[in-house]
Amino acid sequence: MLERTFSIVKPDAVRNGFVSAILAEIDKAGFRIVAIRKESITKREAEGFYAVHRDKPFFSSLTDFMASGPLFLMVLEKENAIADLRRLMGATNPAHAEEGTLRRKFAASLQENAIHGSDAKETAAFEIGYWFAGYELI
Ligand code: FUP
Repeated sequence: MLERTFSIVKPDAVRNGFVSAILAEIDKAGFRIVAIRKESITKREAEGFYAVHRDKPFFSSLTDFMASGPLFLMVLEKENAIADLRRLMGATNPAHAEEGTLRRKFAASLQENAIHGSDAKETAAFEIGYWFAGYELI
């Protein structure tokens, strides 16, 4: 059954010129791009998106980083989209990410790690609804 996940090409990857390389890998892995939007988000918007992390010590610097420049918000679709995108992304810390993964190839650090992908069905539903309206998701 087709599944949807939410992804972000983060500001570091945009600044470093990796957008088309990352989109090519996502395409090659069989995802359909349901929706995509380039945006410069505010710190407040980043805080709402990462609300689950609000008590973590890295919350302030993470939300500063996410608001530091343009990024690409995306909804991606395929069978097992959530798990398959997480596998394609690799570990959160690029130093631990497996060979061939997007974070291994394109991420600079634990915080500036190139790409976001939802980690479960419930988070995918929240994250898609946070950034996109129903009419954009046809
Ligand atoms: P992930 O699901 O792989 O994106 O990782 P988490 O949800 O655990 O963390 C969300 C984001 O917070 C990561 F992408 C990077 C950032 N982060 C830090 O900056 N420092 C940390 O110690 C952990 C995560």
